[in-house]
Amino acid sequence: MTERARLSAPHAVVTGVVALAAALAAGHVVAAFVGRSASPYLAVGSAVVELTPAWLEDWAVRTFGTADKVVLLGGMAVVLLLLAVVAGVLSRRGPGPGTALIGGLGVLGGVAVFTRADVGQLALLAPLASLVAGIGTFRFLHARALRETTENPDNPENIGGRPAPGRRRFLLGAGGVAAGAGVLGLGGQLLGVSRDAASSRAAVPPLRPVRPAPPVPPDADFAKLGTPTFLTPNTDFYRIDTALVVPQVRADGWTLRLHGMVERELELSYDDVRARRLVERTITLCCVSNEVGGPLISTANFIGVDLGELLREAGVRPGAEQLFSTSADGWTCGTPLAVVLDRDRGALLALGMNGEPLPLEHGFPARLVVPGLYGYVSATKWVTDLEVTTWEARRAYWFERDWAREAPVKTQSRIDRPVAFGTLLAGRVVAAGIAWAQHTGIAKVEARLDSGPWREAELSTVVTDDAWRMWQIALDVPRPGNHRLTCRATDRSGYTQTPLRSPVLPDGATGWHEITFTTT
Ligand SMILES: Nc1nc2c(c(=O)[nH]1)N[C@H]1C(S)=C(S)[C@@H](COP(=O)(O)O)O[C@H]1N2
Ligand SMILES: [Mo]
Repeated sequence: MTERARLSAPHAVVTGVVALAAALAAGHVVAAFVGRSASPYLAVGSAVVELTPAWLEDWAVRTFGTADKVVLLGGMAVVLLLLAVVAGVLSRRGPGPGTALIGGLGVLGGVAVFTRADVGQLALLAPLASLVAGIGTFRFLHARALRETTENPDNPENIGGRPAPGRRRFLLGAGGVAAGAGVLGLGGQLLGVSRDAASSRAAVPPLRPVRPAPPVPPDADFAKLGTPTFLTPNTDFYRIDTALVVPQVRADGWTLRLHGMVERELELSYDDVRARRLVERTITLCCVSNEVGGPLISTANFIGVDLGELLREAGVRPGAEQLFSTSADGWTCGTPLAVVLDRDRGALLALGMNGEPLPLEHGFPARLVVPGLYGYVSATKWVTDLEVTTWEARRAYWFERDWAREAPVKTQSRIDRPVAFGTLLAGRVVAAGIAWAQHTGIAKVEARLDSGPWREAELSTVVTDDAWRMWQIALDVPRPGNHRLTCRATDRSGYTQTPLRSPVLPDGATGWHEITFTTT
């Protein structure tokens, strides 16, 4: 009786890891044809994002900021690598356990793809390709490794020893598959990109608003003193969404369906929207997850059609309360219908941003923007469906995850200069920052040094009540040492920011922004 052959540990590990690489590459390349988010790896990542509870997502945004997606995908890669090693090591006596583990991962990928909203049935081909490539590679390499072990019984545990014909065959096989996976993965990436929405965006003719936004006066910001510029360049505009890869939606195939509690359903193509009366509006957008003093706020000139007008054209039926919007990647958003229909509000179905078609990451080909509401209840990017409905009938993505159903922007202000924890010379110090109360307007900003009196800051020229305003104030800081600076805004309704600190969950942070700095 001979003892059953056993793979060496390095053989086992290489077998598991190369099989995983083959599985991921095969899925990725098929996904290039059937829809990028069918890539099983990305689909599992998206599923993790969707299953993340509000407190954890809040923590992730606070800890990693906009890098949270990279952290998630990187973390998944590490977990997968470990599982591949485990699959190999468990299979030293026979390929069964590793086959089962890799098969299990394949099924998990399949379920994740199956539950994606933004891919068709063909998308299942991608995880299927992963499954076949993963198991096939695993069994193929396992057999080669086993043969090598039996042909070279003196040295079964040591891959670094004298090369035997079997070993060469295993290494050739593993190397070949790994190289093939690399080429396939890269090819999938390039193929996917060439079919991307970028070329569609580049082909959009200039968007010419009938009514352009008013020009921005030179004193609309105090950028020289350290505030942001009044308009945020598109590349600097903050970005928040649940999409692990930017949804690739081409303008040519895109349609927007408007239905639900309306007299007439509408279905509009990109050219239909573009041919309507385009207006341009200056709007400051901000995120409910923005902490006091945080960066998740930006301003742009959005070009689009009036959303309220579009709804009136469809004829809203009595009893409707909510505009429920859905994006190409299945994210959903609920906006109070009364706000959208308010003729004075200026809600937009936007196609353009700062003179260009929307950048892909900001919602190309079309998105919603509603002045005065946090983004998660108003600003659907890659929008494809508008349903007029009730609050009862439909529950939006973040509402289902503990955030408030309605979320008007809270009046806020932020200190940009001096920089928190910075050091500067005692004497005259110019403080500056921003304040916002979209659709209400900022009336006053005050600043307080240490426990001194509140003093009124100078405000930048108003452009619109739908956008932020900048403030600046010259302070006398005679005493070297540590200092505290606080600011608070009063809006045009007469409301002054409360000092009470409340967290961003469920409907936006409150409290005064306060920084400390040192003078010498
Ligand atoms: N499709 C889609 N649209 C979305 C989101 C999303 O996750 N998916 N996030 C919303 C949130 S929370 C905010 S704050 C704004 C941010 O828009 P921006 O990335 O263009 O700044 O988009 C909104 N629109
Ligand atoms: Mo947000």
